[in-house]
Amino acid sequence: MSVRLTVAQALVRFLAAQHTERDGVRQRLITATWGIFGHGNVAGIGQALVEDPALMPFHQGRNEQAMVHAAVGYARQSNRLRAHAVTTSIGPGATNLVTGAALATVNHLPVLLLPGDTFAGRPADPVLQQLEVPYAGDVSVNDCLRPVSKYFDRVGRPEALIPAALAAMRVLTDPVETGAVTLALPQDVQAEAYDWPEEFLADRIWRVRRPRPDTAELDDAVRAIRAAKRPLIVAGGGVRHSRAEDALRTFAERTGIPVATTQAGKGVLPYDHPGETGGIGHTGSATANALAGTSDLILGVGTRYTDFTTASGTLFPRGVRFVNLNIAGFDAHKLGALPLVADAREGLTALTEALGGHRQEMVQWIFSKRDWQEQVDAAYAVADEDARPTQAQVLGVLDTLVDGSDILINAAGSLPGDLHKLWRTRSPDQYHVEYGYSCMGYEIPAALGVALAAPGRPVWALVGDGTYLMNPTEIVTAVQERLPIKVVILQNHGYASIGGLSEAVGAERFGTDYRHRDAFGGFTGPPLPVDLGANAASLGMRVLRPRTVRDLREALADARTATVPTCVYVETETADTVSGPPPAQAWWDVPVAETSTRPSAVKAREEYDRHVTARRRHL
Ligand SMILES: Cc1ncc(C[n+]2csc(CCOP(=O)(O)OP(=O)(O)O)c2C)c(N)n1
Repeated sequence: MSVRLTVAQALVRFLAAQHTERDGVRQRLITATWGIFGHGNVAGIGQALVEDPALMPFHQGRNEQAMVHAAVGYARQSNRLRAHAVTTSIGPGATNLVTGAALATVNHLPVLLLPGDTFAGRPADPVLQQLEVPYAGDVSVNDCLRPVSKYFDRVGRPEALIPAALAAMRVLTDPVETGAVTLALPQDVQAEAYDWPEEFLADRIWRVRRPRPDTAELDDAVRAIRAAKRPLIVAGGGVRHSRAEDALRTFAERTGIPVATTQAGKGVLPYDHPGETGGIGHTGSATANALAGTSDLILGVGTRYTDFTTASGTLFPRGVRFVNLNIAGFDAHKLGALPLVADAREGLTALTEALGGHRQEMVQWIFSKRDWQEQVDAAYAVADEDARPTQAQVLGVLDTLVDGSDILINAAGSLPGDLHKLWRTRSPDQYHVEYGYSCMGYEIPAALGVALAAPGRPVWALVGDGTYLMNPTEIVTAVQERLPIKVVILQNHGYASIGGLSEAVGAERFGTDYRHRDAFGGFTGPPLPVDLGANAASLGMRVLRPRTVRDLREALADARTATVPTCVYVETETADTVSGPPPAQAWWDVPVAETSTRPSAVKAREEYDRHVTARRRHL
């Protein structure tokens, strides 16, 4: 039997029938579609969505990149077992997806992209918004999405949808491969009818596998762990994707091996668990970094080892061994490790069993952890309730208000560093910092996706003023959907993070402050008279404007229980070295000008050359 439908109608029917299953739990895979319509998708996908509205919930976005961020937030909050699709028109609507797609792929988070494409039949080249490539008739702007997609297909004929859609689902639900998946849909093909076999449209289940370790690899790992005197676990985002928090806790408690976390892994143990030593690397804690610097074995679990984690190759001592438990062979082999290719939960459980009660009596880190918590307290401390808060004090006030149900979202600026160092994470999914792509503008749209995945929980998008200006438009969508997200804007008139980095590398804060142009052409004049609170209000948000720490306590408490989207707009005081968070406890490699006429750069380069000598290659 077959059913006659357009390609777009068949695709919507197909997507509504796909499910994931893991640990015996079955869920619908594509639970909604985000969209912005133009001539490239309105008559195809647009018509299909309205043909049977009950099949596929629809969210109206304002910016294509932001729609991908929302979908990514949803997928991460759903442990990659549910995802959203994003439909766009052709041309600019499609290319606006590129940044979001890269973010999804870098972070291994599933999102289905459905950009319209120029006519497959090419009856009237060029159509509106078509890029003409004189030497290649089959190229369209959508080819920009190839390098940032884990699967890319162009559905040039109706029946080609069948293999393309099945391949797309395979990649979306594959825990190693997943990321952005793109099905480019030429606008003429979207509207073409075809007789679809019923089996194509029937319910289908994609099992999300949990591969167990190979016995030889497990033996090697066990031998290495038994031989180690000072092992340390580095837990990354893979622990969360696998929901391996309990397995990690059991492993750490049985073996006595301490746990340090990357940005993506933070929260896998609550901050007050005795085995938790804090963040690792450039934005890490003194406790974790001291352990890392003297360890003889690193057990990496679900980590990609970015330069922030390894302090650009300077954190771990010469001669250290790595055992990498990772579902991806690619990551498991990094840093010359003994690979243990497996699902994080299965791998940790197998290791716990195979170690058979082996326990490592380590030098205790309890005092170092206490010292670090005192530094956090100092950064949070408020001497004057009637003064403007520092950024750390804003986090400190929030710390007094939240419980394990709150979710904090951030991606770029000085906040990821402050949060990684300071934040006391209470529950495994509280800390939602996107630091794989660290994309300014992720936070607000991602909050929508998280709120859709976790209804009823307080969802906070924490943003600097620079980040807010990059991508505030999805506030309108939050208002439309009545999603009571909380947006906290920390106004410091420019890029505190890159400004500080700029000074450290001899670039003298050039182009990083939001100030009027001065008589000499620079931007050292007074701060710009922007009012981002008014901006958020103009987009439909309720806005609170605390000026002092005292007001802030009230405003954040109010926002937390608010039932409408609420913005807390606060000017922050620039922290000095005493009141601010602890400085970086490890290096980050940002190359400095080798030659310069300016003393600041010459000095920065001398400092840089000293650090470079500490770089190591772990083979
Ligand atoms: C899309 C994007 N463009 C540029 C950058 C580089 N970048 C990282 S942080 C930052 C400044 C962030 O400013 P703001 O949000 O005001 O936070 P603050 O640094 O003041 O804490 C920039 C430009 C980025 N991460 N993402």
